[in-house]
This record gives sequence, structure tokens and C-alpha cells, in this order.
Amino acid sequence: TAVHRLVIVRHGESAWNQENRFCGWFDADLSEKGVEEAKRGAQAIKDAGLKFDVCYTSVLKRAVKTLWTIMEGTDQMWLPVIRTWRLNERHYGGLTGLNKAETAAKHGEEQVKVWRRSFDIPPPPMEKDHPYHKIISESRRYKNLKDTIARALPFWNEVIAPEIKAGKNVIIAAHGNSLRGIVKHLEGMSDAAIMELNLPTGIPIVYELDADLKPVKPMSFLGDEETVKKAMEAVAAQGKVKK
Ligand code: DG2
Repeated sequence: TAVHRLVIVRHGESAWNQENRFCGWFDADLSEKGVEEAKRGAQAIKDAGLKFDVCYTSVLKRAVKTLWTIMEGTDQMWLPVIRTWRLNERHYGGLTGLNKAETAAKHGEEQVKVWRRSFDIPPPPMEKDHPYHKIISESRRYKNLKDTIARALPFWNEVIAPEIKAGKNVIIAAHGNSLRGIVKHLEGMSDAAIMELNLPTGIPIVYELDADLKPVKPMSFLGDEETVKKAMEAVAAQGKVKK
């Protein structure tokens, strides 16, 4: 039986989602459409009457602003917010800034799918002379960074899961891939199954969890089925060669 509820939401469309560029740890802002998506997400959460006790997000402004928009739209701006690099997007390494469709044309759609979606194969590293190396590596927020690989899950296990078990209502506003990591863990998905999951931007997802934090039913989207389906297909299509 469901005893806990968790809401996760991928930030609204970012300027680099819009330009179809690998973003990772680059701090792209929300696009105008992304702001609208976040507002719609907020309205959906308001309509569903969902209340939270604590909020988690990354240290990237596209996720932080999405969370703010939801807090504002649901009149919960007083809530505590914890920002952590552990909920950041996957670091896209050498791919950062590249256009996804152009990368697919150059390296093949299969390779791009592996770089975007595989559980254990990382994108190529970011070399020192990469155009975005300086701006990302010199940011003060990453000065104490020790471990860039296994990051979202320890935070889930050590911080978020205990809060939920203690009865807190939690919302996490983060990124396509940091949230895919949490979803894989929650649902016990195989490495193959997680390859096929594409999270839409700005549409809140509700999980009903049992006392051991196992989902008692599939994730439910606060959005109409057709919109959700289209949005997920569009994310998958970003890695295809442009026709
Ligand atoms: C996107 C995800 O991250 O890209 O870094 O480009 O969720 O912060 O927009 P997000 C990026 P894909 O893995 O879908 O290519």
C-alpha cells in the first residue's frame, strides 16, 4: 500500500535543449517555452493539491528556476530548498555544446543513443582545450568536487530516502539523466530498460511508494497522455540525424 508520495520533475526546456545542444554541466537558462512549461507544471501540481515539506534541486539554474516557479505557483515559497551538484545533469564531457543531430550525423545515431542513454558508458571526456572547459571547471560551485561519477544515488540513499521514510513530502526538480538514475533505482529497471526512457521537460511525475520506497504503481504524469507521449518522443528524436 502507498504510504509515501514523491514528485520528480525535469526542468522546463532550456535554451540549449531548444538549440538541441548537449548541455550537461553548462549552466543554460530556461527558454521562454521552458518558463511556460514550468508554469504549467506548477499549475498541474496546484490542481492536484500536492503539498511538500522539502525541495531538492541541482546547482544549475534551469532546475532551480523550475523549482522556484513551482514553489511560487503553488504558494510554497517558504519551503526549505537543498541544492546539490549531485542532482546535476550527467556531465556531457567532450560533447558539451555540440549539436545532437550533427553529432548523430557524424558518429551515427546508435553511438549517440549510447552516449545519451546508456547506464554505464560515459561520453568522451572534456579535454582542457575544450571551449567550455574553463567556464565549467572554474565555477566556484564545483571547487570541492571529488566524485563526478556515482553522485545522484548516494544523495538519494543518504539524504532524500530517509526524509521520505520520516514522512516528509518531497519534490525533486532536476535533469533528464540525474532523474533517470533515480527512476532506475526506484523501479529496479535493467540497464537495457533504462536506455529507452526519455523524460519530458516540465511535466511533473508522481510516484506512490510503499514503506520500503517501492513504487506501488507506475509513475503518473501530471499532464494529458498525448502531450506526454509527444514530449517523450521528441526527446528521443533529438539524437537522430536531422532529415
Ligand atoms: C540534457 C539532456 O540535459 O540531454 O544535458 O543536454 O535534462 O538538463 O536538459 P537536461 C543535456 P539528453 O540526455 O536528453 O541528450
